[in-house]
Amino acid sequence: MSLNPTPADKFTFGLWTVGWQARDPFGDATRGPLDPVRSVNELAARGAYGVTFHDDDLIPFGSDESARAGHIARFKKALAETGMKIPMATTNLFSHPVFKDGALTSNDRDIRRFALRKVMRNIDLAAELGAQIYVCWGGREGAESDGAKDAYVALERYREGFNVLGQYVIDKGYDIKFAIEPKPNEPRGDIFLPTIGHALAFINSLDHPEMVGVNPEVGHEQMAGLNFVHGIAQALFHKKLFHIDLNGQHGPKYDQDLVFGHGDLKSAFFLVDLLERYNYAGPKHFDYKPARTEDDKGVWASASANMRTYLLLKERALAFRSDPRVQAAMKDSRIDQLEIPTMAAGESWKDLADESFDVDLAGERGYGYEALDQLALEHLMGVGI
Ligand SMILES: [Mn+2]
Repeated sequence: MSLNPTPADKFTFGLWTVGWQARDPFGDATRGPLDPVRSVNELAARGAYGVTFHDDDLIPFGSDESARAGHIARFKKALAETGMKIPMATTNLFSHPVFKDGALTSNDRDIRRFALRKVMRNIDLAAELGAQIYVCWGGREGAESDGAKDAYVALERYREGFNVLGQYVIDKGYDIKFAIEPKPNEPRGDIFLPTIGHALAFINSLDHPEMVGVNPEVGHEQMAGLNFVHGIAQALFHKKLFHIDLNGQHGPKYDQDLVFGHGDLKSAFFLVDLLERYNYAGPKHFDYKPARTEDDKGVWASASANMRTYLLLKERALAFRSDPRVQAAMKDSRIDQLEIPTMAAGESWKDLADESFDVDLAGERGYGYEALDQLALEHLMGVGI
């Protein structure tokens, strides 16, 4: 298996990732601005499939019509020259001060209406560039104080916003679906739809739930102390994994946006194992930030590191699954038995009544998970294969 990424691997990067100038709450930028055209060229040269963008990444906020047309034209030229794709686009509803109390859930109705116009305008561009997924990360949709925002009513406005946008896509005839990106906090003290589970439940309240899925990010669930692999399994279970943001995080703290695998590596191993076993066919999108310590050379090294780490983990996960020792250990752990429905065909609760079962014997038997876990770790470390 090759560790050199190719477009067939469907690796994508947000323009805002490699383009991050490394401004943080305590310090100024350590890198200069990055031309989106250069990002397209550099990522294409490293084997990426495509790029994604917020409206403002490509067209600076407040650009006039002719400047806007110019930015789009040179971007399209770079895409045509490299064959890079735009599978996803999104809206910046968080940088400008107008969004300081949120966009679709701002207490100010005029701001909510402005936000919808901003999204619809970028959906037009997304459709023109061939994007089929439109991500909605509500970074400012939240509050620092529960007295400042009626969270129940805010969800009504949030739902109303998604219903308007869904109708817009239907009326325009676009082949676009939405993906909600959950996050528990940062930049708001608390953000609405904080986890995969909250988002999945919310989607069921929409006029067109079939048009909306999730875009879970590794670090966001881990900031909430949750198991990302379990979250992704549930998103797949509900057929709602429309997109995914891969990166790294060390547990519940600020949003680190590390290179994929550079946080909880074991979780990343089982994540790749899951995505590959369930044939996740969407883009493998890296939403990370090259560390503030890095110069231009370090930025591109970090971009390649994301892709190489994914391919290495894919190789390790396949080796793990095909190892006869692992297969024997899994059998010993009765993992195959979970595939068998609890009730046989035609059975009802009545058939459970008089079954003989040795509770004590079943309680004594071990599952052998420690041996299996060690085999996973050894495969992950490339030992004894
Ligand atoms: Mn993040």
